[in-house]
Parts: sequence; structure tokens; C-alpha cells
Amino acid sequence: MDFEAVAKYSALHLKPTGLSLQYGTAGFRTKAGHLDHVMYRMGLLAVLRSRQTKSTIGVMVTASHNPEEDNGVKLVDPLGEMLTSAWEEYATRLANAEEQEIQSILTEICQKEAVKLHQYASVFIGRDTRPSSEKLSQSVIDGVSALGGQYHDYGLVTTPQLHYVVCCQNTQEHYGKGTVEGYYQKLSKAFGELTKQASSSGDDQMCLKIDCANGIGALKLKEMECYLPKKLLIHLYNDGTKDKLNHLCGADFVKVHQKPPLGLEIKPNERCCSFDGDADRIVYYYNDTVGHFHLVDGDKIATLISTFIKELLIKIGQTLKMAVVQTAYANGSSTRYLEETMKVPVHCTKTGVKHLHHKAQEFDIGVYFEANGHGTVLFSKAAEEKIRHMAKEEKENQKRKAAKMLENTIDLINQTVGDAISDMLVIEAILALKGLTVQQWDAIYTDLPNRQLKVKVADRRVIDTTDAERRAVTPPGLQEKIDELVKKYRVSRAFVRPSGTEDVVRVYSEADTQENADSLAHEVSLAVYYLAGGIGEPPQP
Ligand code: G16
Repeated sequence: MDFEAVAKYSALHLKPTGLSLQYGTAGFRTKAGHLDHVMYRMGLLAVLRSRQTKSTIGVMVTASHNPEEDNGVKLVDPLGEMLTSAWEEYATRLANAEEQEIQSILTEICQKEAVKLHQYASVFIGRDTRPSSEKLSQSVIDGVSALGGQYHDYGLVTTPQLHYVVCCQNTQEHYGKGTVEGYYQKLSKAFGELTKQASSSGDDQMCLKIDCANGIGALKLKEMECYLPKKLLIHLYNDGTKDKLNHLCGADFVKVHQKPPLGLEIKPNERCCSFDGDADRIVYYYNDTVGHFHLVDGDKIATLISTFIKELLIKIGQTLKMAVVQTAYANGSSTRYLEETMKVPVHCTKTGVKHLHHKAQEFDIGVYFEANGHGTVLFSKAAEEKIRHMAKEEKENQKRKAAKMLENTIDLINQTVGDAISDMLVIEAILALKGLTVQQWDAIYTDLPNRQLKVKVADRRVIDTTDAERRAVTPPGLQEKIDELVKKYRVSRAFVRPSGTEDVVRVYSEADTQENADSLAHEVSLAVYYLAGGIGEPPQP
């Protein structure tokens, strides 16, 4: 290893004294000004991971839903998945190492992971539209270069596009052509094929208003529009030309505040959706005729997609095992509907797509979505082969047609990670094929009223959780207090967990009425404030 080069570049990317960061729910995230050394060091780490796996590794510079002033970095593993957890620990150690420790940590990783130093290394780099992202991605490049790795800088891309190109590269393009253009072509072709099969509504126009959170999604949808069939009419709002990224808009804002984004006027019953800052999440919504806002979130997306797939599986007579994976944030009504009405097994994991993704891999078909709209569908190799075989060889017309639809769905969904563009196309296609309006989709089941709040504490690590984050183990007395509060309300539930992307504790509640959900969330946030070291003013109702 050329430690001289590492030290030389390292001196240009010094760590601020006393700063300690953790590889969280989706990589490192904090104020952009604190991240230069982290980016450089993640460039170093990506080279080692590439040498160890003999594959291309991705590095995405983004803080997704966080405010514009923040930034962050996510590492992408060979098949486009999130970095494996053992390496998250290395990432944290390397990010927090003092200057003189870098060399020994790199050596230790190489020894433990049998990294061959002369192995070719390749890193793909992408970034979102934050003003700080360009410079930070240069720091990643410095890290890659210091260890003699090769890099390809994709510049401005959505997070899922970077995951896609990494996967294409490492599967010798079996997954698709490894360029952003290849991504547009693959998805547009599958969307065109799938919607062609919509019988009556096939020629109807599909109209959709999209709030792009003033982020990368707008840029990439504009590029993609010429590839998409004309019958899909998309109107872009919050395209980043005027306002600030994620400010009063985007999927996270809409989901948490349960109201429409700024900058998008909704006429009654118009179908609208919001992307987040790096276009890996999507939520839908509409206003009814009396002006009430209705959110159609990740849980309803999972329900729509899994119902569609299950119906097709029945048509082709396949007994492939399908399951839905959710987190503690999933609305109780969605879990009940999936289990009791749809008879689909449901599993719950910790927050973070990396956890849901791993669980979903256990099934022939694993549909995973977080309530916040982050999710996708995974098809096992065997399931994919069966479906593709039937789509080609099946003699019975109806069965072959259904298998073909499943095949197009496989090609349309980005199996590497949640992808707002791909999910949006899957949803639009299913609505067209089933002849459903957004209202009819929303009416599949009624959400239990719920509320999400944030509480500022001195150190959010004092909260430790268990049971897929549904119960707090520390600080002492907190869970007992939550249990006591929950008992005061009907059909109620609440939990708290430290965020892995923001310096806050998140509170979630559900109850029979919105008023009760709001008041339960407030009472729980007071418990967090007093028992877990709240800072600033106590939470106000
Ligand atoms: C990231 C993760 C998601 C997670 C979200 C919030 O999303 O990828 O899986 O739900 O953060 O996490 P937390 O509650 O720990 O802050 P994104 O879209 O910001 O990358």
C-alpha cells in the first residue's frame, strides 16, 4: 500500500478535532462542512472493498431527505445493495481515526479481510444536487486515487441510478446496460410493454403531477421523458430551479406532516406524488372534492404491488413464496389487511432499507417498503427463471400473458434498492392495468390515524431498542412510561427510536382518532424529553 500517498492526500482532508460520526441508517450524515475527511476516507475504503470483492463498488454523495446544508455518503456493494454491516464498522472506525491511526486501520482491514493489495480496484461515484456535493465527491476521488484505484465519476445521478450501474457492471451487464441511458431504456421498454397489455384503459393518458423536492429527480425525469411512451403525461414541480432542496416539499415532508408540498397546486382528485432529495423514495396523494388531503404512502404502495403480483401468480398457477417486509412505522391497518385479507405473510425489521432488503431476500418474491415510501421488490433467481421461461414457452394463452406481465414487472422494478422513478412507473402501470383511480387504490383499507414527531436530546444513543425497534430498553423507565400512556387510548401503539440520519429521537403513535394519535405522540415525546435528556424547550402540543 502506498502509505506515502495516503498520508499526502490525507493532509489535505483533515478531520476536525473531537468529531465522532457513525455509519448510520444510510451511511454518514451531518453538516456538509464536517464531511470532507469522511469522503476522502470512504474513497480509501471503497478501494479496499473493491479489491476484496474483486468488483466495482459505488460511492454516492448525498444526504437524501435531510436539509440542504447537510450532506452524506452511502457505499454501494457489488450487486447494488447497501454496504454489508461488517464493513460499516470499518467505515466508522476509519472516519473517526486520528491522522496517525489511518495507516494501521487500513492495514488491519486488509489483513482481516484478505484484501490483495495488487488487485485491480474500481469505484463508481455519483452525487446529488446539493451545493456541497461536487467538492465532496472530489474528496472521494482523492481517496480512490491515493490507493491507486480506478474511478468513474457519473456526476449528477439519483442514488438508485448509481446502484443500478454498479449492479450492471458487476453482472457483466446481465442486469442491464451499465449507463444512465441504459437505465432509461430498460425501464421505458418494460413500462411500454407492460402498459400495452392494459386492455380498455391502454390508450388513455396517464396524468401525474410530481413534486421533485427541488432535487436530482427533476433533472433525471427531464432526461428520461423522451424515452417514455407519450401516454404518460408527467408534470414536474419543485424542479430545483427556484427553491431549496427538501424545503417544505419532498416525500419526507409530505409523509411526516401529512400535507401537500409547497409549490404544487392540487385540483380535486388529481393524482400527485413526491420524490425525496435523491429520488429513492416516493409517496402518492390527492385532495378529495371537499379539499381533504389523502396520503397514499409506502404501505399502500406495498399493498398495491403485492396484490398485483399475487393475482398474476394465481393466474399462472405458481406457488412461489411471496412475503411483504415492513418496519415498525407500518400502519397497523396495512399489516392487518395484508395478513388477514390478502393472506400474505408480513415480516417486520428495523428501519433502514438494508435491513428490509436482507429479509426480503429470504423469499421467492420479497416486497419491501417502509411507510415513508422507500422500497422495491426482489425476485429470487429461481423465481425469475420460472417466470421468464413461462413468458416464452407457456402454451396456454392466458397464462403466458400473465407471465409476460410478471416478466415486464421484473424488468421495470429496480431490484437493487428503492427507486422513486422505477416505483412510480410500476405504480402507474398497475393502476392502468387494473383500471384503478388513486381514490380506489386509497380505499383498499383505511389507515389508522398516526403521528410522527422529533425530540432533540443531548445524546440520542442513550436510547437503545429491541424487537425491531418497537420497544425501548434504555433509558430505564421509558418503555414502562410509554406502555402506561398507550393504555390510555383505544387501538393505540407508540414507539421511540434514535434516528440514524438526523440528530433527533423519532416518536411514532397510532390511535383511534387523529386527536388521540396527536396527544399520545405528544405525551410520549414529553417522556423522551424528561427521561432521555431532552434539550431546549420541552415539546409543545
Ligand atoms: C434513509 C434510509 C431509510 C430510512 C430513513 C430514515 O432514507 O435509507 O431506510 O427510513 O433514512 O431513517 P432514520 O429514521 O434512521 O433517520 P433516505 O431517503 O434519507 O436515504
